[in-house]
Amino acid sequence: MSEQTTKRPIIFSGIQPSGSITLGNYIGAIRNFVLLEKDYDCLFCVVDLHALTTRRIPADLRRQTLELAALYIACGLDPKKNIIYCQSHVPEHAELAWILNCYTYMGELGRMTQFKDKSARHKDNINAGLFTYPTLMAADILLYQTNLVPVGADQKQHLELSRDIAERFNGLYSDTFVIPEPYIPKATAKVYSLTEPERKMSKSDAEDSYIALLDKPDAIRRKFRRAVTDSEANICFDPEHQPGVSNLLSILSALGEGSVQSLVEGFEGKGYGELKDRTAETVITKLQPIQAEFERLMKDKTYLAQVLKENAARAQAQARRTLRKVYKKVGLYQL
Ligand code: ATP
Ligand code: LTN
Repeated sequence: MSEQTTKRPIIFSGIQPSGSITLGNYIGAIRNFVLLEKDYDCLFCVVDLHALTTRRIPADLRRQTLELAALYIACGLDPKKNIIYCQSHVPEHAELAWILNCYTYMGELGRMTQFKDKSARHKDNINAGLFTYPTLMAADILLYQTNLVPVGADQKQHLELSRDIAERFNGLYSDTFVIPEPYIPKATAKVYSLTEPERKMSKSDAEDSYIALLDKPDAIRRKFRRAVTDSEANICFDPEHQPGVSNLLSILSALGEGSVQSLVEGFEGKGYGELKDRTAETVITKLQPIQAEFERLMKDKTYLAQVLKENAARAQAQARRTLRKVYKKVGLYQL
């Protein structure tokens, strides 16, 4: 966070280390984060405690946690200007989450669509953590007196619940938390699955449906070549009737290849093969410097560990202040 004396609005966002970070996460989230460091004090968290709500192989979780931290940096987030850290390194998240659980109703949590979706998909593991996931997310946000939270549309309901909890607490005990606002960056593009283009690209789906930021050029070419298009054989931007083709055009446009309209004009009379190849090559070129920087960072685990340690300490100093205030207000006896 900046050392400037004028107070800048605070931004908090988190991504779960729950798989390989995708082109969707990059275009919809991380890439926009990079634009924020200039005007805001930002915290970008690897929310590893949230990732425990689904069953994980411990070694995978450990590796993906470090990889996500490295990817944040490789994508251009400066760990000196932003606080990049790991949720479990700042125990105040879990501590505040417990308190907030006592100010959140079962009915509210039961209405969360993510809980309903995930419990329907993982019937064998409907754990209490999955149910209280949103109170941990509220704790993440409220600990830092966050003003703005950049989230995708899927997270809006959780953010509204965070606001309700904060307002309830402030109403009972006087102003304690800043009420956070959702922040939807202007250029938010939604990237769709390559195999089922009516669904969003998601890191927990089958591997052929997404491009991982760390995919090798050959894998990227292969996945785009197999991407589902349609039988219309002309290149139009029509997400309803030609979702696959439209998705490729959106990706190209999001990666700086011009407006969708100019792309459609440029592809007039050309086939889907050409569109797929151009998209693959553009993505490969765009990801190349990120991958190179990622490789470099992963070779220096001492540096990464040092960054995470220093940033967790910076985050904790702020988190402690809010938590102390909360403990005092609810009446916990403090030494
Ligand atoms: P999971 O499949 O594990 O639920 P996910 O790929 O949907 O993961 P999240 O960790 O839930 O990703 O989201 C991280 C950030 O990336 C969020 O801000 C979310 O809005 C954004 N995001 C995720 N998928 C896409 C997508 N396909 N297009 C644009 N933005 C996305
Ligand atoms: N629930 C979010 C990840 C997340 C988050 C947060 C996002 C956890 N805590 C705080 C913004 C602010 C997700 O699944 N994308």
